[in-house]
Amino acid sequence: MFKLYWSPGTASLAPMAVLEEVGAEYEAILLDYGAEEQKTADYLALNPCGLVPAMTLPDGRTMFETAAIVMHLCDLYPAAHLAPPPGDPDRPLFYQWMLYLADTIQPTYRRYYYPERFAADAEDVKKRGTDTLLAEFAIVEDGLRGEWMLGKRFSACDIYLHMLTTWFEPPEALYARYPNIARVAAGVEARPAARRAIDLHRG
Ligand SMILES: N[C@@H](CCC(=O)N[C@@H](CS)C(=O)NCC(=O)O)C(=O)O
Repeated sequence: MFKLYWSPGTASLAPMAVLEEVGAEYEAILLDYGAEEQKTADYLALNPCGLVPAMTLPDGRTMFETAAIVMHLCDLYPAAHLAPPPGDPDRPLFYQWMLYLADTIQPTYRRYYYPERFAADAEDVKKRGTDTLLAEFAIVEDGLRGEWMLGKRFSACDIYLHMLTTWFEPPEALYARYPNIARVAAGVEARPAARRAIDLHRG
């Protein structure tokens, strides 16, 4: 069985939504984020970055990095069709958006949520981080052509994008500005499996 280490409102949402979508059996292990349980020695042994999430695989090994967890689950459950298989013409687009979301937009949120870690003038860091987020989301907005990030086909990219939009405060401001992104996020919210994870994260 998988064990997902999670906290509400964190990057554990996407892996949890994927676990729900593929119908995997898993145990959700709640970390007390406010008490910084993700920085304890026990958790650091699982994820030396001290970040949420981490996931223990059925063979007992533990992995970290949200996008890696998501993509690994997509590979393990091809019948769930959350990623185009290797060789599929949509596979490059899947990689493109997964990496753009995880490597470009997600790190920018660190300036938004932890500005004091970047410079003494935290307010300025957060303001510039917000501007950057809006510019980065605009790339997604302009790149969306169909119902989902890959066009007609739903994928884990949509789950990832939805998660990132929920971190913007308030998400409605982002949705009002970017209707294509809003449509994808609403589509994810309407999926019963993903919704179970979303509801658990909202508490
Ligand atoms: N690159 C990591 C980032 C994970 C991450 O930043 N997690 C946040 C919660 S959303 C966290 O644990 N923050 C605690 C901290 O930065 O001290 C991943 O994708 O797993």
